[in-house]
Amino acid sequence: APAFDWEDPFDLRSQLTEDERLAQDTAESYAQDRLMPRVRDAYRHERFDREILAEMGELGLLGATLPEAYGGAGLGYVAYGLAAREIERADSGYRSAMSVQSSLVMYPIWAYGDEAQRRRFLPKLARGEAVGCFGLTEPDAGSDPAGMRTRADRIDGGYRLNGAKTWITNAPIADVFVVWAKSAAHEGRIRGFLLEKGAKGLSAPKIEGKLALRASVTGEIVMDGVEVPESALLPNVSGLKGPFGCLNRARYGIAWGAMGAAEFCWKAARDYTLARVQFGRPLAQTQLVQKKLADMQTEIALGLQAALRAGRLFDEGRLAPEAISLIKRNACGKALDIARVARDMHGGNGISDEYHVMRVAQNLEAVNTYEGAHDVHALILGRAQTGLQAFS
Ligand code: TGC
Ligand code: FAD
Repeated sequence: APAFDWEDPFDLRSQLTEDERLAQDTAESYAQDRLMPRVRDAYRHERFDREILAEMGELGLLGATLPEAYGGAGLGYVAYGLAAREIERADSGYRSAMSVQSSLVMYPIWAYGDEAQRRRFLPKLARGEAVGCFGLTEPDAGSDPAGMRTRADRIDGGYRLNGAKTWITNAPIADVFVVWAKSAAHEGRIRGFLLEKGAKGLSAPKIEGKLALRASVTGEIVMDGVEVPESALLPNVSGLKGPFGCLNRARYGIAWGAMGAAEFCWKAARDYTLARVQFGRPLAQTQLVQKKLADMQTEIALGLQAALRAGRLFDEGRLAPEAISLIKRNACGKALDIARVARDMHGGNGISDEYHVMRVAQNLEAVNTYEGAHDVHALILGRAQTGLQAFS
């Protein structure tokens, strides 16, 4: 009978192209050699090391799917997903930094910007010399971004923005802010604007005291009459499909990334229970532990195959947003369950940051919420199959 590879039951690796394997291997060595050694302290002290973006830029991990002419690597979405999986195996916050810069900042500039905006911003974002952030969520508009209050008013030669965004990854260290606002000059439609650090009336205070994603920096964006020229408007998109076009890409990456986090927990639980002896035998030699390991292996193998299929469809231009909701929701929910169980299997040691599993579980609480909460994606899927919207 064919041999069973317990680590890769469906031989995912053989379904990848050489370029894809290379992208995965590059991200894997970087994550294991450079990110893992610093994550414990970063998490303990709630610190994001800005250098990480420059390092990722050097390896071609930022805006990897964009054309090389703009600093991208011209890779496909499977390669992007594999990189997210490897980076998130180290920490979800590091994957956050990569996916915000790539999918939520560089992608809209490339897809909705004009040539001058692309030339001006993309190369330095790709090198990680400039840090970007994406402002959609507001204090009173999270799952329902259509309820946003931030507005842009027409002034001579440009726009004046007023409003506040919250829970924005990388805002406190950002140089470039992609902000979504209702534009009075465009019949109140949602439009994207590029704001730059240092603009009068723009501030980005840090949100302190997070109990998840502590190795990622999160903040608000406060716009108190920020004036920008006409050239700050992203000219080629209008309405919620603008931010959602970016979110499709980031959510897809999270489906891979969350599986990377889950794989870390699964393997940690296996190693720990093989080594830990209680009642005269390894914990891994008990039926309950083996069932848990089998459940983890099954969900991860299925989740990765689904992500791979989604990536192939993405590269063919055939991936529907609802299918992205399905894999984002499934991967986050399953990864969170796996991380919680892995934490339990480590006993008392499981609450120590030396063993990492609780950090991963805490991170996944946030990953399950951002980019569309778990239940919100259920409502998207419910609407798709019943034709009835149950949001409001
Ligand atoms: P709805 O009526 O469904 O749609 C409004 C317009 O948007 C279009 N659209 C999409 N277009 C492309 N892709 C998608 N996924 C799309 N979803 C909707 C739609 O076609 C329509 O276009 P048009 O031209 O007809 O106007 O909108 P709704 O207001 O009923 O929306 C409901 C809902 C729940 C689906 C949506 O609002 C939602 O997904 N809420 C979740 C919000 C969310 O995901 N926020 C994420 C903020 S960013 C973030 O979390 C970054 S974390 C980053 C990190 O650190 O990694
Ligand atoms: P709410 O919308 O208030 O939801 C609260 C709960 O109610 C959830 O469980 C939700 O599932 C549920 N719920 C909502 N509506 C319904 C309904 N109709 N029926 C049933 N249940 C419902 N946003 C950005 O724009 N940019 C960023 O970079 C960014 N980074 C983030 C980083 C972190 C660490 C976090 C935690 C969040 C970030 N967010 C960002 C915001 C994130 O996208 C929102 O937190 C998320 O969309 C949920 O919105 P909310 O927090 O307002 O929760």
